[in-house]
This record gives sequence, structure tokens and C-alpha cells, in this order.
Amino acid sequence: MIELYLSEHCPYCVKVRNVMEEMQIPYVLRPVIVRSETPVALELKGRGGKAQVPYLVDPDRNVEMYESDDIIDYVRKHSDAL
Ligand SMILES: N[C@@H](CCC(=O)N[C@@H](CS)C(=O)NCC(=O)O)C(=O)O
Repeated sequence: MIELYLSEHCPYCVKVRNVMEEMQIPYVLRPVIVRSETPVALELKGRGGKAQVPYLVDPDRNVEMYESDDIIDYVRKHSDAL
């Protein structure tokens, strides 16, 4: 199942979340407080190298990415198999 690192008040995250909801794609939410030292924020930086949300992890395809537009394109492209 897809994992998404998202922050509550981030407009780029809202855009991604809306598409996930519209398409009814299940995902694991990893809530991040950007610029914090919380375990999830540190995990995100350790994974992708940047403290930036949104961030997608697709463990089934070994794919990880930043950028809301790229995440939305990815989700639309693979929606049948997510
Ligand atoms: N171009 C990126 C922009 C993402 C972005 O700027 N996210 C903000 C939160 S809304 C962020 O993580 N900023 C990092 C920081 O503030 O240090 C996208 O579309 O995903």
C-alpha cells in the first residue's frame, strides 16, 4: 500500500489528498510537522534527503518521490493497481 508523508496545512498536500480521496485509493498516512525533529520528520529526511512534503512511497514498486504534480501523475497512472 502507498504511504504518503503529508502535513495538515500544506496546500500541495491537500491537492494530493483530494486526488486520493476522489479516486478512493487507500494509503498509509505519515503525518509530518515540517522543520521539526519529530521521528516522522527525521524519517522523511533520511529517506528522500529533504524535509519537504508531500512525499510518496510505493513499497510494492520501490518508488519514492517528492512533488505533488508528479505524485498525482503517478497515482493516476497506477490507480488500477494501487
Ligand atoms: N513543488 C513542491 C512544493 C512542496 C512544498 O513547498 N512543500 C512545503 C510545505 S507546503 C514544504 O515542505 N516546505 C519545506 C519547508 O518549509 O522547509 C510540490 O508541489 O510538492
